[in-house]
Amino acid sequence: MKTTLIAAAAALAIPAAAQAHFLLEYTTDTMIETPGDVPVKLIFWHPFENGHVMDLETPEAFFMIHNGEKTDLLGTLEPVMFSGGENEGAAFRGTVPVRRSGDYVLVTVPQPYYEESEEIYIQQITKAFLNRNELPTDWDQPVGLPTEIIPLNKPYNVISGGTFTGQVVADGAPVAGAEIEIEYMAAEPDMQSAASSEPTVSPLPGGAVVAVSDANGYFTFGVPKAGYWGFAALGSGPETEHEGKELSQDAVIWIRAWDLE
Ligand SMILES: [Cu+2]
Repeated sequence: MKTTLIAAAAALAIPAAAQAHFLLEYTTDTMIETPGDVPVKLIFWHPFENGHVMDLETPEAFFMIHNGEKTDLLGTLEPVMFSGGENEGAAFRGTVPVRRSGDYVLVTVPQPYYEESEEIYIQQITKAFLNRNELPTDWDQPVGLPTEIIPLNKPYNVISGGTFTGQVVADGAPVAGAEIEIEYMAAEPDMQSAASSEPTVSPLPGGAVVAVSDANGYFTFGVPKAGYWGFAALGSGPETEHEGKELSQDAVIWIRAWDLE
């Protein structure tokens, strides 16, 4: 019995490290028709394989940019639990006040998370995008984060079968040769419950899908399927150490692709 448990724990630990982890800023839609408070869930998870959920602590910052103005949303966060296919972990539910037309860039700066299996800290500085009334206002502008991916395609209505191009920057300067892990949100969180929905696809063999940024920090990915796609530039940020250990300060961006119908 004991051996089985240890073996099971070891088997679980391997995919958690081998598969890509992503901080989600999940909303059920990216185009917001009705003005009001849009619910958002912050979850630190392996969404391609509906895998391990990591406990998320209260972020250092959670805010939105609309018409160039920053609004602090940290006060909207309340702790919730989230159940993935393997386990349950601590997550947050917040709200985004969408009123006027335009873009709403959601930004989360989490506290560094200690990944025991790799003995490193991970801090995924994450951006996601909402829009109301098709008025573009902010999506193509850098937020000015320590590291971020600047989209060159409008991130809330990418065409499935088209491409997405981004530029990895750190302190405003391009990051060449950054390793970018790419993941499909195969199971979307359910907003009404603590659970994830059933996965619609499985990750492909061969491990994480990876692109590398060019000399000017750019990368392009052909988007094969409608839904949410995440891009994580690993260790692209300027901070490399936290509490005496290695820190991977990553830039994460979420885009939403749609089928042409
Ligand atoms: Cu992981």
